[in-house]
Amino acid sequence: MGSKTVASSARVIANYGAELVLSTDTGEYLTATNQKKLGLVVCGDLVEFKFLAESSTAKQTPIQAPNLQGDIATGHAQVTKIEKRISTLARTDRRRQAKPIAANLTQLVAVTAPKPPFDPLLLDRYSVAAHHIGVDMTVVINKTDLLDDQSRESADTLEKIYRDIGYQVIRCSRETSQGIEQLALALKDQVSILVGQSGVGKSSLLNELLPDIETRTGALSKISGLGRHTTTVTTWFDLPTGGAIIDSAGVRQFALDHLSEIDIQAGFREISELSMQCKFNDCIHVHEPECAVQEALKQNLLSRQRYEHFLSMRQKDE
Ligand SMILES: Nc1nc2c(ncn2[C@@H]2O[C@H](COP(=O)(O)OP(=O)(O)OP(=O)(O)O)[C@@H](O)[C@H]2O)c(=O)[nH]1
Ligand SMILES: [Mg+2]
Ligand SMILES: [Zn+2]
Repeated sequence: MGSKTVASSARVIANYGAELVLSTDTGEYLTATNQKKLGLVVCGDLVEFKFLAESSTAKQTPIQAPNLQGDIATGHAQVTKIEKRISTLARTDRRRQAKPIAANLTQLVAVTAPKPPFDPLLLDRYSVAAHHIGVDMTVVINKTDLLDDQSRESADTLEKIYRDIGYQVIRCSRETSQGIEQLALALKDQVSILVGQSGVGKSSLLNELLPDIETRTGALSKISGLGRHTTTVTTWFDLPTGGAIIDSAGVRQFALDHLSEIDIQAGFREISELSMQCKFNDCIHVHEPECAVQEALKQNLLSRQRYEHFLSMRQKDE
């Protein structure tokens, strides 16, 4: 296969940090090294590449491709260009800079569950991020089989808060299969990323949605030569119904310090809307007279929890 010509355009379907897996437009899988000089390449990126070598020593054997049937040989490539992204999900890194996580998304699917306990602040952070990058957000309340009296009340409250401001909320459980069909519908023809705390069941949901996922992830770890339990991995899966879904490693927090106060207010869509009725243009909705946000709070038309998260995010206190 030495003289084989290889397409020069590909999708990044796995990001192990330093190592990438590319899926070329002729259906081949290649590894590449993430070189910082282009800017970080992330899962979902469309890239141009230069073919460097047929399979490196660790990656000799033909493998089953993750998204296609058949044996496909791998090779090594160098990414030469990142195509313009339609959206980039990013978080703030330790140096207070935006660090991209995934690209070309149309939807965030924020997953939460009674175990580990619900984290409404994290959900609100995702809602701000989604707004900022111009994509939809769907909330999944997962592991509903584990709800008890207390957590059921929290789930009901969460659902109401998000429904009231216009987000779709889907209750799911791998144990009872609740919500899986509804989730599949919400994912159709979208490029979604599953985000949330570690252990809320993101990968388990993927297992329900994609029956052949074991083969696919097994193939990916063979292509990359890296284990399938690498915590930093972000992985793209084409959906049989159209669209794709990206699984990402769980997070403890999701810093958005690279966003301005204006970005944060815009991301709280109900607060942003109310603020147009405040008397002062520069109202910060704390002690100002004739503030529509404080008025809505008094009348229970605005969730106090969302308001408090808005204030805390605006102060950038982690
Ligand atoms: N009871 C119950 N347990 C579940 C459900 N879904 C997943 N789990 C369990 O929750 C644990 C975590 O599931 P994962 O799917 O690995 O969670 P994750 O969100 O992918 O976690 P990270 O990859 O660390 O971010 C596993 O032990 C699953 O068996 C569910 O619907 N009900
Ligand atoms: Mg997972
Ligand atoms: Zn105000």
